[in-house]
Amino acid sequence: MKFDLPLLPYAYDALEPYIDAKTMEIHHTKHHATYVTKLNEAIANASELDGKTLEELLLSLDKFSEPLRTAIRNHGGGHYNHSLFWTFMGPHMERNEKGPQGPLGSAIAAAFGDFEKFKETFSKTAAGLFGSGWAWLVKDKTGSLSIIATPNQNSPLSDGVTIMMGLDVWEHAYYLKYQNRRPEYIENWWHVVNWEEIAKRF
Ligand code: MN3
Repeated sequence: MKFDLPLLPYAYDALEPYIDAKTMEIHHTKHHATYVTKLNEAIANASELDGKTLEELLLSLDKFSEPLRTAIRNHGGGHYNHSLFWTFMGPHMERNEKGPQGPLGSAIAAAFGDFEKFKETFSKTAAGLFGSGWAWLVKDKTGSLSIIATPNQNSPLSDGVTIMMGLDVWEHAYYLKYQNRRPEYIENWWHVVNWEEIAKRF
């Protein structure tokens, strides 16, 4: 079993000026690629995992002993989270500003008041996360939406919820352009959120 780095669904400069091309290139070809390489190294000798999908591995972390469990949580989570993250973004278009339409739009309004309030709460969660990690919009088994944060590369998938969208707030995601200004990165990120793709997950 071997995992591969997926291609980005757009060019490295497609999210300019909000996310710069150099950051996207390094994030994809260095950071994401390293999670894939280290995941493959970690499972190279674990033949019992043959044929398992990445989702299956992340859903059964408690079945593995150390150091395999930590390797799958960190590198498997990193691979999974980033593979999704690229699809949550796309070139800026006017329709991005309107936010999610259809059933997802209604569910967000029902859960958070309206789209602006949702953005505010999500941004606050992302900005307030101490250290490295992710902010997420997730759906639980009852179908209700919530905003959560996870440390490191821990994936919400392992907690049994369905990921709707997520934002990487590791410094490697923004430092070249925004340095220590994480809130500014978050504010700009909203311009490239691909709501059509996210709505398909709902
Ligand atoms: Mn990252």
